[in-house]
Parts: sequence; C-alpha cells; structure tokens
Amino acid sequence: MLNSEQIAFYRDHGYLVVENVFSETELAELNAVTDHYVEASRVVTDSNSVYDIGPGHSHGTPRVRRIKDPADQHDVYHAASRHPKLVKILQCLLGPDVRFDHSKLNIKPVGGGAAIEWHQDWAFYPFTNDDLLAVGLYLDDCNEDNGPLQVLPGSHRGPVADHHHDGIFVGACDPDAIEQDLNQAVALTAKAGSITIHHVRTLHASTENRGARERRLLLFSYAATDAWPLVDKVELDEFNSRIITGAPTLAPRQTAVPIRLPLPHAERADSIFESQEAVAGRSFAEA
Ligand SMILES: O=C(O)CCC(=O)C(=O)O
Repeated sequence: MLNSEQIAFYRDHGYLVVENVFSETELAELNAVTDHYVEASRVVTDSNSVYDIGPGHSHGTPRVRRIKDPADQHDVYHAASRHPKLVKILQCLLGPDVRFDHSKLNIKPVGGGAAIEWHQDWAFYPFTNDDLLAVGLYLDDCNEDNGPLQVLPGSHRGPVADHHHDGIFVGACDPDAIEQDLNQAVALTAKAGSITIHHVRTLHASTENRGARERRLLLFSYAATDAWPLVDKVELDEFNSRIITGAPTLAPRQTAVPIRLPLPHAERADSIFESQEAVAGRSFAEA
C-alpha cells in the first residue's frame, strides 16, 4: 500500500522507489531460478524466444542481457508479477482495474552489460490512454556503479520524443534532442527487494555496469484495463486473462495523449539492444 505522499510524488515526478517489497526468501527463489536460466544459456549460441544474448557470449562466459517474458516462462516469475503487495501498489496508481501487460529481466554482468539509451516506453507501445507503468524489481543491491535505472523527473508530462533514426523506429532518442536538461536525471539506486516504478511516458535510461556486482532488474508492465493498445492486435480471451484485479471493459478510455507510432520497425525490432545500435553510445558519451 502507498501513502498519499508517495502517490503524489509519483503523479508529480513520474517515478517512485518503494523499498522492501519482496522478502529475502522471495528474492532467493527468484535469483535461483534466474541462475538456472543463465546456466542453461551456456549451450545457446544466438538470441531466441527465451534469451537476448549479448556480445562475447560463450559456453564458458554466458552473457545473457535479457530473459524474455519471464512471467510467461516460469511460475516463480509469474507469481512475482501478481504479488499481493504489488497488486495493492498498482491499485493505488492505476485504479481498481489493472491488466498485466508484459515482462522482461535485464541482466548487466560484472564489468559490462549494455547501456540502455534514453527512451520512453510509450514510444514503443502507445495506448488509448497513458495509465500504464513499469515496475522494476532489483534482484541485487544496485548502487551508482551498477547501472541503475535513471529517470528524468517530470518527463511523463512532456512530449513523446522522436525515437526514429533515418526514418526507422530505433527505440531510443537522440539525447541532444531531449528538451529537458539531462543533468536533472535521477539514478534509482536501491537494495535488492526494492521496486522502481516509472510512468509509461517517463524518459529513462541506464549506463553499463561498472561495479563489482551483477545487476538484475526484473521488469513488469501494467495497464489500467480501459487502456487499449493502438499497435498490437488484441485477442480478447488472452487480453482479459491477464487482468490481475478488477473488471474487463469493451469501452476503451481515450484521452488527449501525444502519440507517435513506432513504425517502420528496425530489422531487429525484437531486441532493444539491437534496435538502439543506431544511436548506441550517445546517451552516456561523456560518462
Ligand atoms: O535495464 C535497464 O536498465 C533499463 C530497462 C529498460 O528501460 C527497458 O528494457 O526498456
């Protein structure tokens, strides 16, 4: 449950950190399952429906940058995405009717892991209204050196930035074109078991991991049930099966939100790491 200050902070700034949401036992279980996935990746040679594999990956040195759709792959991740504490927090921010949208687990190994360029999730998936957010659960303690999620406070109220390069949607914006001063960025450092929350329009990014500890961030995205996707096709039974609290509706709520469609796709549109290559290195060039 969030208090009124936390809710007001989220509404004003477009992000929030909540500590101690997951217990040590729950974290141990999530990390054990994740270890298992990383171990199993040793025999994988290229990205597939489970893994986004990074450069230098080998049997001896697994380099998994992302486990795709973890909540659909394993019961432990699935249960985490519907954790009763999370559901209460989501009800405070999205209202009584909430649908799970999708999940991903981003891993930055010690001594690397790709930086993620500045972007808004909204640029990837516009809906009829913007009552959507992403929860990031840190599976490891994350300090400034470990490539924490960074956000630009208040950017959720601004325009949808241009995420195209040479006419192709690349899923990242040119940092020079961001109106807000990037020095205002806030690094969301927190202990394992804490969650970050960012609004779907909040500009965010992260550096590579320069620390001595792996950085695992399990991300879950949610929407109010009356927010309907503008790009992805809806299969009604599957769509409604993802409602985690409240009721479905056939009446999407439309609000005056800025929209820019993520089209045409980059060649490797299924990987943010590949599609952002066109602007890679720009966000943190001076870091
Ligand atoms: O893993 C991160 O630091 C950023 C995650 C993110 O923004 C994304 O995967 O879209």
